Order: sequence, then C-alpha cells, then structure tokens
Amino acid sequence: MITIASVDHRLHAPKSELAFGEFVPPYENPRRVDSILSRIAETKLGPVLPPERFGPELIRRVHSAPLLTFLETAWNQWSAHFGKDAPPALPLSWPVGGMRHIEPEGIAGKFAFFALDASTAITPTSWAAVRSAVDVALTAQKRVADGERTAFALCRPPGHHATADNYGGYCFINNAAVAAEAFRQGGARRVAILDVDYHHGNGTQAIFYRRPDVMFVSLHGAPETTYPYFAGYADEAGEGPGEGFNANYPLRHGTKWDAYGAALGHAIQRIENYGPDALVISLGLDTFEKDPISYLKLRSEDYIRIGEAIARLRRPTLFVMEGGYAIEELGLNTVNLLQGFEAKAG
Ligand code: OKP
Ligand code: ZN
Repeated sequence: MITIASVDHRLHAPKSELAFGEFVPPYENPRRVDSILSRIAETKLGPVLPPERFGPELIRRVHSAPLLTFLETAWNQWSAHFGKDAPPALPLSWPVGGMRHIEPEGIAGKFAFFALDASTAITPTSWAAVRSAVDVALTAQKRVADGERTAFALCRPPGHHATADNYGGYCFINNAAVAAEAFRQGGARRVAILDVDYHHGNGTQAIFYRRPDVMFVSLHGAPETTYPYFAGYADEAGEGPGEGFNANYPLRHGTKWDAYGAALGHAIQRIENYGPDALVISLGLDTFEKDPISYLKLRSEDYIRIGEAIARLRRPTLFVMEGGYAIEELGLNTVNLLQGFEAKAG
C-alpha cells in the first residue's frame, strides 16, 4: 500500500494542551507520525511519498470563507495584539444558546466565535501544517481516483471534528470531507465515509447531514459520556434530502471486540446497501485499550479484523488518518489495520 506523508506536519506542534483542568504535553503531537512511519518501514508496507500541492478550490467547497480567513490570519492577528512571544492562541468563551452568532471584530472574540473547544492551540506555523495535511489527503485521493485499489493519507493534524464553520478537537480543515468532495468532483456518484475514530466525527457528519450523495457512518464512544458530547446519538439519521444517509453506532465505555465487531458488521452492511463508488475511512486508532484519552478496549490484533471487514466492501478505498494517542503502539495498530485490509483486498 502507498502512503502519502509530508514533513510539514511538524510545523504544528504546540508546547502544551489544556486538558483535565491543566496544561499538559499535547496528546496530538509529531511523534504520532514517527511511530507510524517506523512501523511502515519495519513491515515494508510500501512506499512513502510526499504530497503534491493543491489549490484551495476543494477546501472552499467544504469550509466557509470566514473560517478559512480566520485560520489563515489568526496567528498574525493574535500576535499583533498579544506580542510575537505570546503563547499559542486559545479561546476562553463561546456563543452558547440565546446569544448572537455574529463574528466579532477583535481577535479574542474571533477565537470564541470559530473554536469549538479549548484543546486546539494555534501557533505561528500551524496553518502551513494544516495545508500540508489537506495536500496529503488529496494526493492519496487522486491515486485512488486514478485507479489504485487503496492509499493511505497520513494526515496530521486530523480533521473530522472540523465543521464548515468551526475548528477544534485538534482539527482545523476536515481532510476526509475534502477528499470525499474530491471523489464527487471526479465523477463518483455516491461516496461513503466510515469513521472508526473513538470520537464522533461531528464535523464530517454536519458537513454532509443534508446530502444523499455522501453517506456518513460512525462508530464511537457514546456522547452521554464522550467528547465531543453534542453529536453522535443513534437517532441522528440525516435531514431533508440527506435523511437516511447518516448512521451512528455509539458504544459504551469498556466496549471490547465482541460488541465492537457486531456494530462494525451493521455499519458495513449499511454501506454495502448504499453501494458507494468510493469509500473514505476516517482512521482513528484511539479505540485501543491503552489510549490515554479514550475508553474503548480494543487490542492490537482487533485492528487486523477491522481492516478485513472494510476490505469485504470491495470498493476503491482511501484511508485518512485521524486520532490515536497511545504512541508506542500507534504504528503497530495502524499498520495492522492496513495489512488486514490488504490481505483480503486481493
Ligand atoms: C481528536 B480525534 C481530552 C479531552 C478531549 C479533545 C479530543 C480530540 C480528539 N483532553 N479533548 O477525534 O482523535
Ligand atoms: Zn479521536
């Protein structure tokens, strides 16, 4: 399997993350990619190639102009106000229900307006890393659209929490959504996105919620107890023309392979019935038993089974990296899933 990866992901590396009431070393950090690349080399999974450069057209089909302008200029505005040595920029308030959703002029207000949480710092070079992750996704997408059975987009930072209008949850641009849109623009009539990250892909769901041409199917920790809390319930089925094209499989804390595998079987059947021309996998490995911020209990060998199940769909398949924070085993688990897929893909 071909992997697309960029060295520019290192440009997004905040020094700390606000988590559990204090600043801690970021869970989402460059060592995640190192772990995966070293396992790819060790197992000879296949070549690792750099991305091509893509223009902003496909990004603009997924995200609003105000969000993109904010992301591109946020650090310059922040440092103009708080100084070049200001710490990484974070929001401190939010426009909750009953307030006005109007973009403020001041930069602190803009952070409050565009962020969906306080876990996602912006540094002087974050935007360059974010752009390179999109290039990684689109380069891999192009290979699959041009006839390869599969490709792995080793994106960092991840994307599935980013909505049309908001960033957060370590995500800025929704790489998987942009890739799905690229498949559509390239002539695929139906695209399915299967999100196996531990956290619900609220951004991807929202982007395609009213559309029948892109189905979103997700397995994740139940929102009653799990970030991002305000999406991911089983009754979220899509809306208007998109009704029936969204499927959520929330899972309780402690879920092991038996219940996970059963839910995955249902999810795969939904996609099979839909009959997509292309499949995008939002690939998170934070369902692992040793993940430091998650509560499912999958083991390393279970990822082989997930890959095999995905291969049975027999569709052109693009893997897009999302989460996974047990860095020691992240490479092993990621490559297990990709090898499970390849073994059954034929
Ligand atoms: C991104 B992806 C732990 C609480 C959760 C944000 C988690 C974002 C996960 N500090 N903070 O879906 O893996
Ligand atoms: Zn996650």
